[in-house]
Amino acid sequence: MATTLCTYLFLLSVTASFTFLNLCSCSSEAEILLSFKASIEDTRKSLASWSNTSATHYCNWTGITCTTASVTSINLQSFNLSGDISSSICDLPNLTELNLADNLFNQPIPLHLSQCSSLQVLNLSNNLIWGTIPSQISQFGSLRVLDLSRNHIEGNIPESLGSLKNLQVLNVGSNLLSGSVPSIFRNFTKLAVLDLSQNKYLVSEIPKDVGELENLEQLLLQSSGFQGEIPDSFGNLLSLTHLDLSENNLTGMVPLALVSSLKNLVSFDVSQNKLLGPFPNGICKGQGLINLSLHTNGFNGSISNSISECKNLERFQVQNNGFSGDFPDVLWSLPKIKLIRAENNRFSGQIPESISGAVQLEQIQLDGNEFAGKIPQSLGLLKSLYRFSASLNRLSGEIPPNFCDSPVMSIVNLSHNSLSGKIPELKKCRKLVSLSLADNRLNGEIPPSLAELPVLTYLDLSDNSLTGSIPQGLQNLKLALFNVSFNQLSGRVPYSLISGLPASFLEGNPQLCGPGLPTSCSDDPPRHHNAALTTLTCVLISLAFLVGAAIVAAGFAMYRRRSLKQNQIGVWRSVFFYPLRISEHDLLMGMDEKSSKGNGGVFGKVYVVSLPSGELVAVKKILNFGNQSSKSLKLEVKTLAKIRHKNIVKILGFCHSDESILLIYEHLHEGSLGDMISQQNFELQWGVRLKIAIGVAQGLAYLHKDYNPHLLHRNLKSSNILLDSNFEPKLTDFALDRIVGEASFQSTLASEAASSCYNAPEYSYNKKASEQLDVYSFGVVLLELVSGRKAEQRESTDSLDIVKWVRRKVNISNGVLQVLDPKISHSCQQQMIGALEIALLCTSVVPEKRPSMVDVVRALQSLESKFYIANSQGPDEEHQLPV
Ligand SMILES: *[C@@H]1O[C@H](CO)[C@@H](O)[C@H](O)[C@H]1NC(C)=O
Ligand SMILES: *[C@@H]1O[C@H](CO)[C@@H](O)[C@H](O)[C@H]1NC(C)=O
Ligand SMILES: *[C@@H]1O[C@H](CO)[C@@H](O)[C@H](O)[C@H]1NC(C)=O
Ligand SMILES: *[C@@H]1O[C@H](CO)[C@@H](O)[C@H](O)[C@H]1NC(C)=O
Ligand SMILES: *[C@@H]1O[C@H](CO)[C@@H](O)[C@H](O)[C@H]1NC(C)=O
Ligand SMILES: *[C@@H]1O[C@H](CO)[C@@H](O)[C@H](O)[C@H]1NC(C)=O
Ligand SMILES: *[C@@H]1O[C@H](CO)[C@@H](O)[C@H](O)[C@H]1NC(C)=O
Ligand SMILES: *[C@@H]1O[C@H](CO)[C@@H](O)[C@H](O)[C@H]1NC(C)=O
Ligand SMILES: *[C@@H]1O[C@H](CO)[C@@H](O)[C@H](O)[C@H]1NC(C)=O
Ligand SMILES: CC(=O)N[C@H]1CO[C@H](CO)[C@@H](O)[C@@H]1O
Repeated sequence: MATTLCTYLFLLSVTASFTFLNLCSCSSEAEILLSFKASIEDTRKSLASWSNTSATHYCNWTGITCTTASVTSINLQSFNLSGDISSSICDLPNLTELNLADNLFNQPIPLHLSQCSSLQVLNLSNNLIWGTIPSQISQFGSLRVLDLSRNHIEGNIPESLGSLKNLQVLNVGSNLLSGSVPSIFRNFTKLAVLDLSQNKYLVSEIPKDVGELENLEQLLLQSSGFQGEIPDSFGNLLSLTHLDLSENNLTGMVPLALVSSLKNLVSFDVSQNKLLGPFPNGICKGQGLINLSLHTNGFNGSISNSISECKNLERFQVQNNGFSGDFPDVLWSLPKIKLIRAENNRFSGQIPESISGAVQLEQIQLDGNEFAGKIPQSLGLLKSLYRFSASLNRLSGEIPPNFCDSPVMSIVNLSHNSLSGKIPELKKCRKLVSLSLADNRLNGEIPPSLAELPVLTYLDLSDNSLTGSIPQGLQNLKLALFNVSFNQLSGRVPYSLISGLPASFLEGNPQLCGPGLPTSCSDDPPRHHNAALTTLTCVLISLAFLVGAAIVAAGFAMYRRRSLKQNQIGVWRSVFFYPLRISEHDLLMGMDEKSSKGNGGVFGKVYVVSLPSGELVAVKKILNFGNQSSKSLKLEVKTLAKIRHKNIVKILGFCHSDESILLIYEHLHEGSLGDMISQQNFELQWGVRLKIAIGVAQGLAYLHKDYNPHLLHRNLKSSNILLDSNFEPKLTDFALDRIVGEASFQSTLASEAASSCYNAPEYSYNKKASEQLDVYSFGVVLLELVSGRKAEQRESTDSLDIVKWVRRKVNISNGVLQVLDPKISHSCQQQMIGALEIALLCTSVVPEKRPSMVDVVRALQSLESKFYIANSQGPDEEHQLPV
């Protein structure tokens, strides 16, 4: 058992190479591949199998695909390759596909590959290709797929590109192309995908002949400096499924003709342009211009509604333009529509009851338009709707009692309308996080049932005509914002609402009373009684919890002892990525109570084990849920172990049995950031804290964007940030979902950390992994660094988590300064406020408002570079902080 797999593999390969040595002297195709390899720099030795002494046939070399013993495809994606792309590869007579995407080739477009007579697919995406597109690009006449996206290609698009008439996919997105796009598309009769997006130096009209591409399915021109009008010819794009023209400078109206090309559309995005006028009336109605003109002649009969097209439309985004006129009614009832964004236009019209037909709707954003009429009853029937915001419109009438019946409804913003009547009792919105009804004409009392919504965090009822008292129950909610200013509320304000929130959120209600308010209440004593009762309840609950926890812990200890014994008998398999010179047996013997460290976190205990060399390693023991075969488990751990980044803890190896998985990490003596912040006398200079923040952000950005495959951390918190002796942070416990499997990962997290304040609010209703969840967790860590407070204040009775605590403070004048850790010198204040702003952005309730980790790194670094710039100006009290 003590024999490691490494030794075994070594022996195997030695025997193998002797046995098969002679098999590979055969083909010249192998020699061609070797000569191609000779000009490539392969620092990671990804092409180790490409060798004339190798036991493997060249058809089995990394990245090679053969058809009847002849190489037809080479896929060397993501191997960090650089050097020269040699034309010798064209000696392979049957090579049809060459994929060199996601490497570091640093050279002009390799025109000589046009000598590859059979080449049909060339993918050079995401390299360091530079220079212009030469007119000789026409030599690639036989290509079907040309992907040059995400490089540094500059200059104008040459006319000669138009002669690549066999192209089905042309992608030159995310480059530095400039100038005007010539009309070269007429001959691209087979083109299905055209991507010119993210070329911000283009200044061009959209060439009219793009509209002649009848087979075009995806037209992606976003963020590219296109101006002028959308050509009428777009009416001929009959196969279009994805149209993205967002973030350009397009003007004029959406052409009537476009209507006919929307039949197969899945996603329509013209947001963030300068488009205006009414939207074509016939959109999605299945009639062409003829019926439309009848319509405008006054024949507004039922014809126009008889056939509803756009059956596949899922996303409709027209926000931030100058559109006016009635919003197209049919859109409201499309069977597959998920997202409608139309905010910041001048659309009018009503939201019809037929919205009940849009059974898949998830998000509606209509803020800042001229929508009028009532909120339809049938909104409550949409079971997937999680966001409904229609602030700054002219909606009127009462709010229907079921308007928030969707089981996932999370954000409702109906502020600045003319809604009247009472606020309905909201009992079903168990996932409601944010409710804004500010600046309407609502009357009646604040419904006490609001206090029963478990995750309600933002409640804005200001500027209405609400009467009665503030329900006592609301103090049980952990509200970060509670604004009832300018109503006609009366009576005693619940104590915790006075103490925790800025007075301005209560002002304009002359009949409210309580300590600190202009009016004090006439009957005073009950407060003490209440407080005493609350304390007693707290004590009882805590006691019950402690007893419960003790029982669970005892049970777990027994279980563990038994399972450890079993494991010692069980079969272990191990893979070391590092010469550990230790057997599973020694490893297991080293893992006892004495070497276990802290509670180790949600997924399992951590032990510190000494190697024979005296070196220490950290071993994390995870329950093996048995979701993955031994082979795929090995692949997943290998994926994680290959990460090399100064801010990410190295995985040195792993062992697994049927019961458990032992992950072996490098050991850091200094402990975690969490340990440090928990200490009574936590003190760390600001410069060091900023360095830690930057390191953590870089580690995350690396996982999100640079590492291939892209990974998510999914369990970031200060106790998972280890520090080395120079306070360089290193992330640990990352991407454990890959190891235990998604289902087990979620159930483990759900059982132990559902209420963790590192989890973003949307996590309560949407368990889907996303970068934004990591960004939120990072924001929480940054708040810990800025404030010097632990995120979770378990022991305190005022158990507000740090995000809510900070948000409450920053709403008060001077509150920003109260958030900053008082132990840090005044001279760092400006920088700390800068970091606080970043943290608040990261912890924004709305996931889309959170920046990417790459942006965060940049922002933090620019703070750091300003470290020495003296700033004599005091902090601005009016400072706008993001919500
Ligand atoms: C293997 O390739 C190397 C260099 O590519 C060459 O020097 C050597 O002679 C080759 N050996 C055989 C057995 O072909
Ligand atoms: C490639 O490897 C597989 C399995 O390892 C083997 O069955 C196959 O014969 C090999 N192909 C060639 C051409 O050597
Ligand atoms: C890729 O290569 C670059 C530069 O050659 C190096 O800095 C980087 O660490 C390499 N990445 C990996 C994952 O090997
Ligand atoms: C490969 O190319 C050669 C020469 O062009 C041809 O004779 C042969 O049929 C091709 N093989 C395959 C599998 O296409
Ligand atoms: C080229 O490779 C990249 C990276 O893997 C991939 O995302 C892209 O889809 C490929 N392009 C085409 C046209 O298949
Ligand atoms: C289209 O092809 C024809 C004939 O091959 C050629 O004359 C013409 O210049 C091409 N048009 C464009 C825009 O490249
Ligand atoms: C739009 O045009 C204006 C000036 O005409 C320019 O400043 C701006 O950058 C353009 N916007 C985009 C997204 O290209
Ligand atoms: C046409 O619309 C007007 C106003 O919307 C309505 O009064 C009239 O009955 C409609 N005519 C027909 C034929 O439906
Ligand atoms: C609600 O909408 C108003 C106006 O658009 C906006 O100022 C406010 O921030 C929104 N509230 C929330 C919680 O999103
Ligand atoms: C949906 C619809 O009624 N379309 C009609 C549009 O006009 C043409 C020609 O007049 C009719 O054939 C269509 O049925």
